[in-house]
Amino acid sequence: MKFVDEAKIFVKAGHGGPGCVSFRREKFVPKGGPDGGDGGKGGDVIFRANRSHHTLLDLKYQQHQIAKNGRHGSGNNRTGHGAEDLIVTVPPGTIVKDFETGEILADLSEMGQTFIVAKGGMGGKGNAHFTSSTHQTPRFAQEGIEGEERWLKMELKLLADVGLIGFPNAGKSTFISRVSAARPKIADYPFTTLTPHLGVVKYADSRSFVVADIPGLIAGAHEGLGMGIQFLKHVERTSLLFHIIDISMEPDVDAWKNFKAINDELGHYNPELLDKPQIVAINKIDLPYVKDRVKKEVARFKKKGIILHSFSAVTGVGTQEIIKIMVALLNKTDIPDDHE
Ligand SMILES: Nc1nc2c(ncn2[C@@H]2O[C@H](COP(=O)(O)OP(=O)(O)OP(=O)(O)O)[C@@H](O)[C@H]2O)c(=O)[nH]1
Ligand SMILES: [Mg+2]
Repeated sequence: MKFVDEAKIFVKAGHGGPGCVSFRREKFVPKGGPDGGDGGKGGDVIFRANRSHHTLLDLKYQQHQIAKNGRHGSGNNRTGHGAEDLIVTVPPGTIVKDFETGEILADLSEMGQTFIVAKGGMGGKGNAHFTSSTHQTPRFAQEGIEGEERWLKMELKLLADVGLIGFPNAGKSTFISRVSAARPKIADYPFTTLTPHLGVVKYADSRSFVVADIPGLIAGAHEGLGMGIQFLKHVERTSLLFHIIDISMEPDVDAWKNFKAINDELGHYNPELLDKPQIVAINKIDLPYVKDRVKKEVARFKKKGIILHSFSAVTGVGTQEIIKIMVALLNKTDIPDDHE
């Protein structure tokens, strides 16, 4: 399915139904009083977050979301039917902004959360409301009130606990496929992953957390190189980042330089990303060449004040230790010593 994380849409709530002008007509009552009922209320447009939706694709193709109008009032003091509200389902993590001002109107991050984005107009009052001692036969009723309408900018920022970052081919998708039921495409060429996706990692006591796999970053991504940096919005709301480093490609690949390059790109997108805790690890230690170099790299990173872990997403060596560290950081408990 196509992944869409932005959409511009127009919403319009229903018009209130007009009030009715009517007079009672009964046998033997020559001059019945006014009995025109009120119009019904127009339908609201309501957004509701539901996990049944993973992208804003539906809204991209249904740009106009218009609720129905309230019905006319009628004689005999009958109020017109109120129109049903229009419920629009959006994925959790959807941010609703006013298109003109950019003001955030709602952040639908909880499952089931709702927001009335356009209120339906009230129905007009029927002529029965307008009798007075001096005015016994009002021949007018109110029009219904217009429903609210506005243009909106919808933005989806996926909700995950851990964001995977690294160069293309580092093994991000291999990692998520090993630790969760997610089955993203994995291949030995760069930019295999083109859209973000989520995986649920289950651990002890049937608890779980969510990991977001995103496309690979390269130096200069903030200038549009590779896949750019826009998809970093999907790790903006994570509690921590898992930075996967790959030193398997060339003998002279510089792990520290690559680590810095990725962090530079994070800073360009949003400096707050640099404040998130980052677990840093070298992948592919099943390859003898990588394994041989790990010790040296660990020492180098340590000098810079960074703990470097290592694992193999293919064989699974070290992955459970990484999960334990993630759980500890997410739950803000102590990290087990033996894995530092
Ligand atoms: N030997 C070995 N190869 C691995 C390991 N993890 C990943 N690979 C291989 O590295 C290549 C890239 O893996 P992906 O998981 O697609 O990498 P990615 O980081 O998701 O790449 P992009 O989606 O392009 O950003 C694939 O050929 C994987 O089989 C590992 O632990 N050991
Ligand atoms: Mg990938």
